[in-house]
Amino acid sequence: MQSRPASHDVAVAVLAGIAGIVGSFAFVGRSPAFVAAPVDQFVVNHVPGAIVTWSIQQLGQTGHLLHWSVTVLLLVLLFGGLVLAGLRVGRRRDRRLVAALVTGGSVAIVTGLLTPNLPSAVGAGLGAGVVVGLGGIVDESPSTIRSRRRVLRGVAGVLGVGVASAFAGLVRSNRRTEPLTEDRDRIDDHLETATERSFDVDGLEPLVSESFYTVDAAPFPPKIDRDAWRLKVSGAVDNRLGLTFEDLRSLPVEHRFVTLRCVGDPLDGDLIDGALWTGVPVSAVLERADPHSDCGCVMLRAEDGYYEEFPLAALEPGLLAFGMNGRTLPSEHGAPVRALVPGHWGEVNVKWLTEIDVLEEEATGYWEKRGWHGTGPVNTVAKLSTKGVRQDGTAYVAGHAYAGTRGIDRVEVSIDGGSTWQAATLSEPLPGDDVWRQWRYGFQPEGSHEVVVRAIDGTGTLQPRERSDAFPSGATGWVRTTFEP
Ligand SMILES: Nc1nc2c(c(=O)[nH]1)N[C@H]1C(S)=C(S)[C@@H](COP(=O)(O)O)O[C@H]1N2
Ligand SMILES: [Mo]
Repeated sequence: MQSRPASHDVAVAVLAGIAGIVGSFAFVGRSPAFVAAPVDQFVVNHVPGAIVTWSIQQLGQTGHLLHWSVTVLLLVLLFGGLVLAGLRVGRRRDRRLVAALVTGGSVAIVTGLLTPNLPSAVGAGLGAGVVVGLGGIVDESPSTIRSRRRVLRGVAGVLGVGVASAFAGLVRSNRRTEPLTEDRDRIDDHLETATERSFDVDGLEPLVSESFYTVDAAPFPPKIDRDAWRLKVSGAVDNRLGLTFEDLRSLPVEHRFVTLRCVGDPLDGDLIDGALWTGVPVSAVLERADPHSDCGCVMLRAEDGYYEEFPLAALEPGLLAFGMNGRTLPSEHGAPVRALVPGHWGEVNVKWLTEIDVLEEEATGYWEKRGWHGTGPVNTVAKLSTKGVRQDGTAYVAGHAYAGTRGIDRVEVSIDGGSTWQAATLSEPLPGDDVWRQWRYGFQPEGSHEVVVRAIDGTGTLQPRERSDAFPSGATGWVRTTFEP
């Protein structure tokens, strides 16, 4: 038996462990097949829910760093242990290649057991094996110099594998979308309309967002094979359905502008975006299924284990979208099919949709189990996203306003802290009944100004002035900013 592993071996083990993780990522990207996915799931399941919710509420997406670092640590320990064993076997044979093979093989097998996914296992095994091959086994009487050189080679190996893998993995994660070919003219007309109606103001996103936010409950969103995908319609229906993607596409198709906002979006946050979606009206599917629910409620379920419950009446005017901005729905937005529920918080717009389960009695959705109240209609909001001074000395403020299906009637701006109000200019509305609008306001600055913005929705209701946090029912209040000359 050998005693404690040399520090050189430990260094190689850590590096090879990291290379194993990175190698798996290179082959499968950010997907459930990534070796970190099941480990992270394990960690999340074993960290008390209160801590996860607390850290996400306090730190936003950064809150995920907490369980994420535990995951990486666990994996490095696990792989590192296999590397140390591999090094020991190799040293007995006095062969670096043997060490590399034993390490690579065992890392691959363990990864395969965890995921189970062949490319992921091969990637992890290659990553760890290559680093051991470069940096493993020091001669019987290791001179410090040599051993350092080996570690340096290991570091170089990890960096090399790392850069290449991160690149490969990212390419894989953003698996490409294709342009929609059917109905192309109508799609292009819509997109052109959105461009024409968007203000040309510095720092203001157009009505069709250039980058659309994402919020995922699972750290590794699923990648679904469109041909194997089925949409079940189950529960309290006369006809249960199991629709293929082709079944769905054969139904009448619509293009709709729809805005999404996350209930977790703070007043000055940017978890709100607009897009043109292509899909099939939910009603076309429900008609065939013939629901008869006692609670008038429905549960949508998804491939990532996500589920949300809300009124069936809210789903009926919805869209089952398979296209976004004239292309196939991107994986991160729910490919192949997601639900769009008019005027409701983002969370019920279930991505990677697999089941419409018509319920007999009320149930509790994923976020509601975690204390949120996000299944209802959105709050009215006016965002102030950009301000500045033009060449001619006039000042401007601009942003978006959104009130779901109530629509936006007016946005008002005060430049004196709320004493007097003027109407802002609104962008021409886009077709659709769940679309945001842009607003802008120009003024002659005199010293500093306390700018306040508020919206009036389509029913004539002024949005509440009092500010509240996003948790649990969505942020409210008037936005303000100080304008310094
Ligand atoms: N299957 C599934 N659907 C989901 C989610 C999810 O985690 N899983 N997140 C929801 C939340 S909280 C929001 S705000 C929206 C965000 O949609 P986007 O990521 O396309 O912007 O998707 C909703 N649909
Ligand atoms: Mo959300």
